[in-house]
Amino acid sequence: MTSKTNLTINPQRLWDTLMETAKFGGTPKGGIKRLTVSDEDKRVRDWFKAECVKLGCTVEVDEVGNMFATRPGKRKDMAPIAMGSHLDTQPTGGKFDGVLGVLGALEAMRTLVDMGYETNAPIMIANWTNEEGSRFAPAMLCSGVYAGVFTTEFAYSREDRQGITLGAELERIGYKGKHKAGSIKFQAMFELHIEQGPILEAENKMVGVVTGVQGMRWYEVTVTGQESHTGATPMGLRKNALLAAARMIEAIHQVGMGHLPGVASVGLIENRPNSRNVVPGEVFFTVDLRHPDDKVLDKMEVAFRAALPKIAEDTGVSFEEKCIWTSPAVKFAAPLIECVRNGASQAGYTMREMASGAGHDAAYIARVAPTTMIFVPCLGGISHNEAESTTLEECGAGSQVLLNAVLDYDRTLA
Ligand code: HGY
Ligand code: MN
Ligand code: MN
Repeated sequence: MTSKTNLTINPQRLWDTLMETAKFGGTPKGGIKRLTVSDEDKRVRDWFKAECVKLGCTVEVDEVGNMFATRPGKRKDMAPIAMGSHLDTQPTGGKFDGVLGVLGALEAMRTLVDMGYETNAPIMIANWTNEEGSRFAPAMLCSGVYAGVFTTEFAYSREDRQGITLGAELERIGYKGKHKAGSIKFQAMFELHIEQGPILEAENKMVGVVTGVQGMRWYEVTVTGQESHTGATPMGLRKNALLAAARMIEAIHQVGMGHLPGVASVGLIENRPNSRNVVPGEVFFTVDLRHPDDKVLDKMEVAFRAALPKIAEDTGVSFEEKCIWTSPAVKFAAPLIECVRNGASQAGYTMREMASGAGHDAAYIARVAPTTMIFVPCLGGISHNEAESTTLEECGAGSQVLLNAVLDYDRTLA
């Protein structure tokens, strides 16, 4: 009899926990607005810490609010095996993006405790601060600090659109921990996540065996024209910043269309003074370029930057543009990918290999520890949307494969 364990997670308990914690920032449309280090984030963090302590875990917090809950294993001298993701959401986020990864890990931990199963290595759950990058850019900020990509001071200095800093908010909610970022070690990390795209559902596959994450770059553009009266300013004499921005946004869309399967998006725009009878004088907008191949991403960047000057000249405006974030394409660790394959086949689920279109903390953690991801489907591939949806069965499958993969890896440590 192989030593394969048949620890079975409790899908109903996981589902109930997902629904229970959705109240922290729950929206009338059934989504979650739980911006990083907001009061809602504090409430779910406090809840998560209490649940992990109930399981006999120690809970540590580092200087940028990353949380680490650890259950001891046989080998006190061994670094933990981590399961991690994020509890912060988009402003109109769903119940599962990031949350399934943390609560699916909690379900795995609860199952280990229920069954009194002692692993070789300690087992850890990580909750990474500010994965979304919606309130404070860039995304994956604090897993990035943990991995040495950003300094702690840089993270503290990040301002939201109201000028509030991450550092001040961590202080305010009591999650500016005493541990230096990167000092709480683990030997591997598995991240469970909804796919946030349509592939698994379209192919009727339950598990995504994720091989890596595509390259991503974020830019900020400020277009400066001239505020003037919409009634008294002839069309030919305007310096309309919003018209220029609109043409730039179309050009950016064409950069994406011209480099498929790459993507190019503008998601945040501020029009000033935003008055119905003033020709806009200034527009700020963000650009998000992504592609699986960094060399093609370079070409997308060149094409994007080549498009702006002509539009500015034609519309009589000036502009500033800067790249504020680059996350190169990432390949995950082959031995952990094999554990995920074993975990899915042990549970009898269909699977397919795939790269991630969305960014994840795993992309940065892969720089400092062997890392990989597990995807499960979401309805219509919709995410970053209050209508984000998945099923009890799919969430259960993800948590089961996560547990199986972690135990598969742990058995290699015996
Ligand atoms: O931007 C992303 O892909 C992630 O949702 N932060
Ligand atoms: Mn996510
Ligand atoms: Mn997200």
